Amino acid sequence: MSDAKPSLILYGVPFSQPVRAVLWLLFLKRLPFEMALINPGSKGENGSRNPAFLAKNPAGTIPTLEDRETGFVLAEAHAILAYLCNRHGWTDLYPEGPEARARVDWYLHYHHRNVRDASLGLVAPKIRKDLQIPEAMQNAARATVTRALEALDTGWLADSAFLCGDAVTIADLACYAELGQLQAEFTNVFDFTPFPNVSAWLARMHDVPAHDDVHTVLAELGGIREEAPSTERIVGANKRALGVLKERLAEFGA
Ligand SMILES: N[C@@H](CCC(=O)N[C@@H](CS)C(=O)NCC(=O)O)C(=O)O
Repeated sequence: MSDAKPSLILYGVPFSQPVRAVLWLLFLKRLPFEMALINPGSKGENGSRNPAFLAKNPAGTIPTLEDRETGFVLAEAHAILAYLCNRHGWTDLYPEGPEARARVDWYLHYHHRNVRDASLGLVAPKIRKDLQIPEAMQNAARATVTRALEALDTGWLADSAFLCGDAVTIADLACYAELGQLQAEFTNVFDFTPFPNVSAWLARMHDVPAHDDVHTVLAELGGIREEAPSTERIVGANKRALGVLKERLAEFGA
């Protein structure tokens, strides 16, 4: 292990869906980084709405990435995924060629306000009571994600093992960060039985290296269908996830 701090800093928490997508890519590629804990929505010292953080990312969202050597800062999970692949030449996960790459981008753009609504409709109402998400908004989000699942099941995943062909890309990492969390082994808030192609894809994604490490926080948290988890449960799950993160980073030489 080197004494020097890794150049990359990832701001976020392991429970955040878009942070998990970035974490998965970094774990897959074993790229050293430092995780700086930022509490989403908080104006406190380590909060995403604190002026110090807003100076880095005016939108006040995690994930945000910073390269301490160059001062380069980037937010938006999908921009970060694409940037890291471009920066390191990871063409296995972000294929070269205008059409192949555009197919990945297609999904990454589609994800917002479609698949992403899984968190708004199914997870956040239980975990972030403080947000007081109106019932009508939750219902609209659930309808949106159901429509998105139909599109995935009959379109993207009808004839291919992964979203953009027969190999995993960053589109799959982004999509699974949202849909994967809903599975019975994690929050258990959605029944995927009506979507056989999506179900088969979810199963396939379990075999992608680092799946279990990245999802420690969800495995520890367990089901939330019947009742919202206590603060202690959430804190405990985050602690366990951070423990695993520390172990892995030590292995990568960070
Ligand atoms: N479009 C953004 C969404 C990021 C996002 O929603 N992050 C949440 C945590 S999961 C957040 O930072 N919320 C804090 C806030 O909006 O104040 C991305 O994909 O990176």
